[in-house]
Amino acid sequence: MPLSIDQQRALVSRLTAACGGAYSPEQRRKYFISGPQWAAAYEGNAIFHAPTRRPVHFETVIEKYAALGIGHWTTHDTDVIPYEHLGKDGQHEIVGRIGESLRKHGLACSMVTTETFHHAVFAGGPAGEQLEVRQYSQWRLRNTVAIGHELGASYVVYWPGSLGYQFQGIVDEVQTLKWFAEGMNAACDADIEIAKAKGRNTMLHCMEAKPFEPQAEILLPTSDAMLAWIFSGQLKHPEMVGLNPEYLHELMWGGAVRASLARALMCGKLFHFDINDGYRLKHDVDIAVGLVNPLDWLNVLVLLRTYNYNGPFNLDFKPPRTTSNEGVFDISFPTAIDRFITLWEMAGEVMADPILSEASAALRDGSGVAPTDANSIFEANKELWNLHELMAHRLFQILVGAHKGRTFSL
Ligand code: GCO
Ligand code: MN
Ligand code: MN
Repeated sequence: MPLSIDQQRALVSRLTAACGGAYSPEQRRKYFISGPQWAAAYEGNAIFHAPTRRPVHFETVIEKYAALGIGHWTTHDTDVIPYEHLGKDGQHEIVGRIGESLRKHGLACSMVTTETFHHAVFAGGPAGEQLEVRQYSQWRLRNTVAIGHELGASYVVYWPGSLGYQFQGIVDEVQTLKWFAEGMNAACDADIEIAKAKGRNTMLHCMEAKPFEPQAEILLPTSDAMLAWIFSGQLKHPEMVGLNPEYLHELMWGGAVRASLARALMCGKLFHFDINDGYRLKHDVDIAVGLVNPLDWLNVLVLLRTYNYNGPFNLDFKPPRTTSNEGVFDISFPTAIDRFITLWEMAGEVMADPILSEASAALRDGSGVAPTDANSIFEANKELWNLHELMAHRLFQILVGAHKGRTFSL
């Protein structure tokens, strides 16, 4: 039976309610989850795609996030401030209105980020050959830091997707990376100055890598490349600079996200985390968390809980083009948060599971044989290593609820 628009909405609401399992806004607010302005306002447009949704104003985004139980809001400077107002009275007025709206709805701004990729001025990248381009980029970074302080943010994110090139041999990579470091130095200096004047703490400056897009070749394509840059000696304040890995961006180059996160944790540089999902070695589809790789996501959260990661989980996904304006807030955001919380709780079950705990302890204890020759060590441990496969099965059981007696047999 064909359905009118009103009947379609009624069907979607009825089926959403039938899904059940939704957490309350109060439960959701307990997590350090942030909602980006650009994710909620994404209209569905891309290089081959016309928009499918209407524009959404920041006041609506903040109001809807508050109702859903998303306690933090994040933004690019130009998501909310038109270019012609940047650094002028118009900016001051808009930032004032954002502050009012956040206060009215009980939200905090946790992170600000500078758009250094969309405007034509960044055609040659934010750290290009022209001094005036680099000076303009530095001014934009400093301006974003000032906006962050005004809104009470603690994190600043940098996604240098346009730091790269289309043609080989034109750009001096070493020089460009040094120029890019000058930009970060300008941002950190501005932060120190403003923080002092306002009596606030300085912010955490977080680098976000993506291996491809929009430049053909990217100078800092992975979180590991960024770690090397942070520790390169070019930064005046390396202690203020860390990472904002994005789950999908690490998968895009074929990496194991858990291993990327582990390297960041080991260096004390996991400051912020963009959560989403997608496919290996494909473009940046920004699917919502847990819809593609739920088992891997479960394991990621076990890792983060084990090492007490306490930074933000930023919902950096793009509601799909097949979702309507209403669906963005009725379906995309609540279901993404709820999958995250479910996976978080399941990670707790993994950590408390008696079978997994006993198996990992036994693996660590080993057989006790003397470490003299390879053959005898292998012979003494070979039954123990069966536990690897058994533990993988146990994780699957926890994911599908089989550990609680759920079966599919008749
Ligand atoms: C992407 C990026 C962006 C950045 C944002 C912050 O998927 O292209 O993740 O969404 O997170 O630009 O600077
Ligand atoms: Mn991101
Ligand atoms: Mn992405």
